[in-house]
Amino acid sequence: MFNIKNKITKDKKISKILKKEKIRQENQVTLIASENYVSNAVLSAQGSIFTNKYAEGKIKNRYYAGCKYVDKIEKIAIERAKRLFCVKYVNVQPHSGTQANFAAYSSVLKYGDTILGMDLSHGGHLTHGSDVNFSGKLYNFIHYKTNKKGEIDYSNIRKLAKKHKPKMIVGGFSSYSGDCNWKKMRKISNEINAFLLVDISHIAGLIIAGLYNNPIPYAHIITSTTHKTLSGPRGGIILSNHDDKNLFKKIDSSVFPGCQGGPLVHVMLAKAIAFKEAYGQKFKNYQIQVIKNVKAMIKIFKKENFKIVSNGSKNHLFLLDLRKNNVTGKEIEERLYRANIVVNKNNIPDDDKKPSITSGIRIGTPAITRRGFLERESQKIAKWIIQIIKEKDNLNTILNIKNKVYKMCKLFPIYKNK
Ligand code: DSN
Repeated sequence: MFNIKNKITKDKKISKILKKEKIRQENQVTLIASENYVSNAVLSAQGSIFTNKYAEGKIKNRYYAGCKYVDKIEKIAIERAKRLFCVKYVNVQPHSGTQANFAAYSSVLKYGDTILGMDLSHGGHLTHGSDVNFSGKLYNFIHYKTNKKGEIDYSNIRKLAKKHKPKMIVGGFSSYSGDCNWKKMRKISNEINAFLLVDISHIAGLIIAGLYNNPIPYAHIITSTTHKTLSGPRGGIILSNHDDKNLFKKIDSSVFPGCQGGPLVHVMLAKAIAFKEAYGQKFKNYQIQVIKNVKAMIKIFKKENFKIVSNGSKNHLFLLDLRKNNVTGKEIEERLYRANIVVNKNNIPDDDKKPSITSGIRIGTPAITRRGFLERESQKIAKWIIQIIKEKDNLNTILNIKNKVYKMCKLFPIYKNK
């Protein structure tokens, strides 16, 4: 599919590991919902000479000389992102989604302020107030949960908002597969005069393609990664469509000098390339197939009476609740890995197991779809997962499936050697 140069160094020790990682990626089925494969252009951009440059500051206002071409690249990246997301403001400097959230929170809040965000086990992210993360340590996070059906419960959000009067409500998620009504979220924010920040890291690609409710018209601030459904380089962005230019200034200075030094120029270059790749029908068709593949897999799991959190999916992922199968997420993650099927264990709502064990696994289709798998392949994988869960630790089953996975992967190479 994409071209790749395997030999990038004469350092044998490193080359060997690089080669092995390529073989691993080629021969394993990646169902980690946050992973994807980048194009050759994005891959090359990250290994380009822009990696040599320091560029602290903003376009035309840098702390180092020699930024003439960096300025051009950052400008193109910003312009392309503005067009892609239909927004007035973009910052392409955040090194990651976590950095983007850190910068966004600190642009408008003071440490200790109250924020209302989604509970981690109900689908939220570590940076949405987990007590082991900066967000939970620096801010007073209150958490909303999904209801019994596994859907976002707006009346509960309103109740918590009125009670705790947060300065910010955080929407967005990393393991929630349902819908979200952003208009309602904004209405609740307005009622308590709070900022609405939506973290679209997981669903950015689907939003661009018009396949998931778009929070951009409603949120004051939008944060995202660029490497999940968006399929660009690992990195973060911050967007806004707010009228207040002062807000944009605050975000800019919160990113730099607030919480970052020099931006990763080679990654900004790769972001610019990825944004262009996300224009148009080809990208949209890819996102449509991501969703079709999720639905195809869910159909198989439902036929076999597996429990799916939220009872289905409106995006690129779903959670299997393994409690009635009497097995933990950790055990299944390990067992599947032995058959070359890569998933991550994931807590389910109000899980009684810790995050290193869990009662569920998260399954996502962005990566398999990117390498060309359609519904047929997705359903086969779902059947193999079911067999591995049901047949316990049967070595023959695992080896037999590993062989089938290998054969399927060979038909859908990710990177061609040049
Ligand atoms: N680690 C990412 C995920 O898997 O969802 C979020 O940061």
